[in-house]
Amino acid sequence: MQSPYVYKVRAALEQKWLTYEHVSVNLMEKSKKFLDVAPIGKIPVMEDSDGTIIWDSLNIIDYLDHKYPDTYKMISSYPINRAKELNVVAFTDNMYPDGVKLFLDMRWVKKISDKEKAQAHKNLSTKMNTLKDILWNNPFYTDRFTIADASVLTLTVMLNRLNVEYNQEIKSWSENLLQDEKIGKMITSKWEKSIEEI
Ligand SMILES: N[C@@H](CCC(=O)N[C@@H](CS)C(=O)NCC(=O)O)C(=O)O
Repeated sequence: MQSPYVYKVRAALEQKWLTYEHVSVNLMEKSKKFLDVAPIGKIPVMEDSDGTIIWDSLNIIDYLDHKYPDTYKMISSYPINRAKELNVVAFTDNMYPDGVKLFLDMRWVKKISDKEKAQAHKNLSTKMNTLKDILWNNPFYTDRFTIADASVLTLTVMLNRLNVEYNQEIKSWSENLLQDEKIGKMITSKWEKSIEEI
């Protein structure tokens, strides 16, 4: 329910006005039921109403754009915007390993040294500055809300939870965007219940 990659898929489903049911997955003890659907062993995985199963947030969003062409497009068709948006997805995905290290440390799953922790904080803050240079003063990374913005938003939510310091410009940009009712729904609320746990 709290995976940043899942948030990206929720962002797409919300913008597209597609209804969905959210199943939560126990990643600490992956069940046969989950692995039968997602042998890749990672979330998100989506099962469409016709039984199509697809995993990886980027693949799911790309699939939704093509399967439901009359809905809001999360990845632009114009090749230059598309390239820019996918660059941001790759850039933010590249920041996750440091985030995961801090997450596992915080949860006492895998402790890391203070030096490693400081390095992870530094890497993340520095990369957030690169994103600031791109996004500061622009409402969106390209000309409207896309997968690029959803990717940066999920990252800010994760960094806030990990108490990673980063520039105020992106913080404010994220806070403003998340106030939008539709965009805000990408983040699973604390009170939201999944329909099933597997
Ligand atoms: N590239 C994948 C990454 C998905 C991913 O790493 N998901 C994490 C949760 S945030 C996961 O399922 N981890 C479980 C594991 O690696 O065992 C995507 O975009 O969907």
